[in-house]
Amino acid sequence: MASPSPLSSASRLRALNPKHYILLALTATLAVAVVVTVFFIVLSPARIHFSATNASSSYAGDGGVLLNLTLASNNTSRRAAVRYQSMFVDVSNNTGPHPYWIRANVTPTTGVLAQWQPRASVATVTATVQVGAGSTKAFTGNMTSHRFSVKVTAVARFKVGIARTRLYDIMVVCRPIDFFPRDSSSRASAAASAAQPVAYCV
Ligand SMILES: *[C@@H]1O[C@H](CO)[C@@H](O)[C@H](O)[C@H]1NC(C)=O
Ligand SMILES: *[C@@H]1O[C@H](CO)[C@@H](O)[C@H](O)[C@H]1NC(C)=O
Ligand SMILES: *[C@@H]1O[C@H](CO)[C@@H](O)[C@H](O)[C@H]1NC(C)=O
Ligand SMILES: *[C@@H]1O[C@H](CO)[C@@H](O)[C@H](O)[C@H]1NC(C)=O
Ligand SMILES: *[C@@H]1O[C@H](CO)[C@@H](O)[C@H](O)[C@H]1NC(C)=O
Ligand SMILES: CC(=O)N[C@H]1CO[C@H](CO)[C@@H](O)[C@@H]1O
Repeated sequence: MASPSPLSSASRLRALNPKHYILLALTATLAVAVVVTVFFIVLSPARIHFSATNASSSYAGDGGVLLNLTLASNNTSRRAAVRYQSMFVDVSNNTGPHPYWIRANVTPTTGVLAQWQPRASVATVTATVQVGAGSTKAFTGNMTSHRFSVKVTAVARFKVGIARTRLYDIMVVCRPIDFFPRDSSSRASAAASAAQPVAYCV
C-alpha cells in the first residue's frame, strides 16, 4: 500500500513551481514584447510627413521682413490619429553646419494643432518669421539669400481607437527653401501655375 504521502506531493509541487514561474514569466515577456512591437508598428511616428511650401516674403512695417511659409503635416497612417501638444517652427539663413535660427509664429496655434488630426489626412499651419529691421541685412543677405532651412520641433501623441500612446518628440529639418525668388517673372509664373516648390522634411 504505497499511496503518495502528502509530503512527497507537496515537494513535487515545490519542484514544479519554479519551472511554472519561469514559463509564465517567459510567456508574459513574450506577450508584452508582441504587444509593444505591434503598438510600435501601428503607431510609428514615422508615418507623419512634414513639408514646407508657399514660401514668400514681404516688408514689415518697421523696415524688417516677414518670411511666410505653409507647413503641412501629412498623417499617412492608416489607423492612428495624431495630436500635437506643441509645435515650433524655426527658420535659419544657413543650410550649413552653424545655422542661426529664428523662431516663427505659427498660426493657428489652437484649432488644427489642438485637435486630433485624423488618419490619412493633411493639416496645414502658417508660419511667419519676423526678421527685425536691424538683422534683415545679415540674416537675409540684404534679401539675396536663396537657401533657408526650416526646422520643425513637435511633441505629439497618437491614438488608435481609444488607445493613446505616450508623447513622442518629433524633429525634422526640411529641404532648403527660397523666400526670395531670383526674378519676379518666375515668381509670377509660379504663382500663376500655382506650382509652389515643396520642400520635404526628414
Ligand atoms: C499656397 O498658396 C496658394 C495661393 O495662396 C493656395 O491656393 C494653396 O492652397 C497654398 N498651399 C498650401 C499647401 O496651403
Ligand atoms: C505673411 O503673414 C503675415 C501674417 O502672419 C501677413 O500679414 C503677410 O501679408 C504675409 N505675407 C505674405 C507675402 O503672404
Ligand atoms: C500625403 O501622403 C499621401 C500618401 O503618401 C500622398 O498621397 C499625398 O499626396 C500627401 N499629401 C500631401 C499634401 O502631402
Ligand atoms: C545668418 O544670420 C546671422 C545673424 O543675422 C549672420 O551673422 C550670418 O552671417 C548669416 N549667415 C548667412 C550664411 O547668411
Ligand atoms: C540692399 O538691396 C537694395 C535693393 O534691393 C539696394 O538698394 C541696397 O543698396 C542694398 N544694400 C546693401 C548694403 O547692399
Ligand atoms: C507628400 C508626402 O508627404 N509624401 C509622403 C507620403 O508618405 C510616403 C510614405 O508613406 C512618403 O514616402 C512620401 O514622401
